Amino acid sequence: MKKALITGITGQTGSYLAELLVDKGYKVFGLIRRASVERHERISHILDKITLLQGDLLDQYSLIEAVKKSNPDEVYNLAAQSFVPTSWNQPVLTAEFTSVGVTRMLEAIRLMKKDAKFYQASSSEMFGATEESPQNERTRFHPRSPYGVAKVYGYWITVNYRESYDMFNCNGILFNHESPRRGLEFVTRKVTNAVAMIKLGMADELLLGNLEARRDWGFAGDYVKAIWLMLQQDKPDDYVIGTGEMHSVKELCEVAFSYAGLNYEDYVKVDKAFYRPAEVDKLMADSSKARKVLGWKPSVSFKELIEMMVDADIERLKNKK
Ligand code: NAP
Ligand code: G4F
Repeated sequence: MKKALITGITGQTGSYLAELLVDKGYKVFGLIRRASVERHERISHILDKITLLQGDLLDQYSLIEAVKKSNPDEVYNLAAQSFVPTSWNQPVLTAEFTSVGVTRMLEAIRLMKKDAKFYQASSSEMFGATEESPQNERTRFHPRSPYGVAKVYGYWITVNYRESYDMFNCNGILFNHESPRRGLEFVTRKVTNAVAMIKLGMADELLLGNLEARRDWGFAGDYVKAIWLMLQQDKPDDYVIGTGEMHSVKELCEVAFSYAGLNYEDYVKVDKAFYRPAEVDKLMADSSKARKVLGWKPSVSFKELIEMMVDADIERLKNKK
């Protein structure tokens, strides 16, 4: 039985990855940080099938202990401060989690289980203001937020430990992936949750920032398959994962509101408070390498994804009413 350690298991993507690995027969360990109230909503349905270990990316000893206790064949480092706007308010903490946290995790593996395969959750935010479109593994990085800068560090330290210590380290450069489990502050979920609230008479407007921003949005359940495939290859490498399609926030609103029989222009208002000090205007993936080498492709379209999220939010709020 293979053993995997997942950091960030309570997060959106970590929860889908844990499900996938449990289904594949892995013994799954999840690193969780201590909180005064437990935040296990996304993994409550598999709690009896996984083992949780307390630890924090800020605490080197706890990571060493987690690797020692789990003795993993594979380590998936998904934990991070992942919300871009927060990275301007808490740039130092973001760097501690999202940059140096990666080094701490790599050090724990190097000391305790050097042959474990390692996945780093790198991000398309690293491309930021790049001139090149679509972006692939050779595209130059130009991050536009403290989060993006922190992820560039995480990317390079992962490559550096591969080259310095011959460790099996992979970077997945993932474009935006969403689901009904996405945090409520990210734009897709903010929109689908608002549509559900408006539909059920619980709200009458939605305040958003830059409606012209464009992203390559895919389904998190598809992307964890690519993550797993990266660690099943003979050689460690880095891969871009995305759909290859780009949509604006305005289009996202059109799809979500019209699915619920509403016109977004009647409800959406622009509030400059949601604009960012430096925006990433557009991102779109060229994931031809992953398609060729990993045999991976997405199965859920943009429209299907947004409709799935609207349905889930309506269902959840109806049950709450
Ligand atoms: P998410 O929902 O925000 O989950 C983040 C996870 O990290 C949570 O489990 C959180 O635990 C944990 N965490 C945060 N700080 C920690 C610390 N100091 N020590 C231990 N755990 C900590 O993020 P996601 O959407 O699942 O994304 C997963 C990873 O992929 C992140 O690294 C993100 O930056 C990266 N990424 C995401 C996307 C995307 O579109 N979703 C795209 C590219 C890359 P708590 O539950 O305790 O807060
Ligand atoms: O949903 P977002 O907050 O995601 P963003 O900034 O692209 O970051 C996400 O994807 C990255 C991968 O590229 C991950 F690495 C990262 O961890 C995270 O998961 O914003 C998407 C776009 C932005 O251009 C933003 O300016 O939507 C625009 N937007 C417009 N109004 C808004 C809003 N974003 C948010 N969160 N809230 C708004 O009201």
